Amino acid sequence: MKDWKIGSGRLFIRQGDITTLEVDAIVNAANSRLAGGGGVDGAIHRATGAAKLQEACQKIISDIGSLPPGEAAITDGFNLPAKYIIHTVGPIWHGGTNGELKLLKNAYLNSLKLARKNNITTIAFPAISCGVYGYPVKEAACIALLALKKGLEAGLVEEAGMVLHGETAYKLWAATAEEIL
Ligand code: AR6
Repeated sequence: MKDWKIGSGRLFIRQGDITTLEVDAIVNAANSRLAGGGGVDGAIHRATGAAKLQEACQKIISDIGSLPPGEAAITDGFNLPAKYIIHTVGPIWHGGTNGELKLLKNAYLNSLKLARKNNITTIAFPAISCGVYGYPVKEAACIALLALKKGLEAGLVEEAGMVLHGETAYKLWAATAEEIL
């Protein structure tokens, strides 16, 4: 694990399974229907026991219709060590000319703003859009880390960080953080 002091807060990068983290909130890389899926979304649904989380997600969708890319919604953490799950939808990579950068940045910033609204002070993110949605990882890491830095500088949370699945991803994100933070 590596960390950086940002403002009065802390930005961390670690390797592991986000479902095991003891933080106020973990973030889910969801889809617009909050319907569950593979990747980290599947892992989070399995770790919560699925049924209660599915019910909470369906309630949100019946209220708002769908969760657009870049937006965020919150549910209980149910059986997880984390108290809450913040669901956000990253952009699908279409080559970078469809507003992907802004949508990815918004996914991080809107998650941090929703955290603030719910008095969440510690939050962990997966590499949103870096799996099935195909975002180039180095570019995504720059956008994500700068968004977390901005949120910490604004005092939205006290601790925010990334949990990377696998050593290759961890090393790339840690090296990117060394370059830009
Ligand atoms: N802990 C931390 N990171 C993980 C874990 C885990 N347990 N499992 C996977 N990752 P993806 P996306 C990493 O595909 O690209 C779903 O089906 C993984 O290695 O989960 O935003 C949704 O329902 C990768 O780096 O999310 C959507 O339909 C990162 O998490 C769609 O996939 C994100 O990969 C969202 O695609």
